Amino acid sequence: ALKALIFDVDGTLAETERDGHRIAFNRAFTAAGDDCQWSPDEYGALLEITGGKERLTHYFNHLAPAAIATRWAQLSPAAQVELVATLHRQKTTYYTELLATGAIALRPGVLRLLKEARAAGLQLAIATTTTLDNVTALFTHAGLADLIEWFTVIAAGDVVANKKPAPDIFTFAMQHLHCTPAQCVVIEDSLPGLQAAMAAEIKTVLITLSYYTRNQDFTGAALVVDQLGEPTLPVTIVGGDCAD
Ligand code: XBP
Ligand code: MG
Repeated sequence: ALKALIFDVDGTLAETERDGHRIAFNRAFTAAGDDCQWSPDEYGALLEITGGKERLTHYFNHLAPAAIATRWAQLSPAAQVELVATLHRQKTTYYTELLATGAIALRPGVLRLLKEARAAGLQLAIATTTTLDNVTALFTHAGLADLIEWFTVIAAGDVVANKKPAPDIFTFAMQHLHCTPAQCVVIEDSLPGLQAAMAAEIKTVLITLSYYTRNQDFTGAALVVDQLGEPTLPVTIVGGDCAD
């Protein structure tokens, strides 16, 4: 029988990437004096690399403008790791500051789903690539600070060595839930997330709402839905031409 729901965060609980994480990365570049900014399109391609530190490292290794790439290549491996860690810490600060402005709400239906699952006696878990700080800030600044305590386990960021699409974060969550894959369902929004859940052999519900990932190929998902039960109402333009 079903015993637990395991939720992804970015893109699943809220639309966090383009106007959240991306902006925070760009602020961290500016603060560090790095002359680069990620455009929405460029950031979309970079999402293929999950995890902020991994994404930064990939960028410096393969995509950065020549001046930055040259400086990066001259650093020792240890100095590269340190630079990425510093930038990423800074980025997390900017991201949580951005959340503190109330810029990002939970998706419609998330709170109801969590309440209903809890009332039905299911355990709740989070399995995310991002940091615990970011998850806490998302709930707190959505006015739901207590939500964090509803989860049996918050598996976040660097608690495992290999990020999604590796199964590790889901395996970690299941260990803490004391559940088998057959007793869990994962809620995800992206291909790396689906691949990770499939590798952990957990049935996955895919929500196709995220700006960057909604058109990915979700073959293998148990269910693909475009809402959590609260359809986005069509916008009525008063006095306007609503032909389409
Ligand atoms: C989300 C990610 C993360 C965020 C930021 O993937 O890929 O890297 O962009 O994370 P998922 P950081 O939704 O599949 O967990 O806090 O590491 O920058
Ligand atoms: Mg996601």
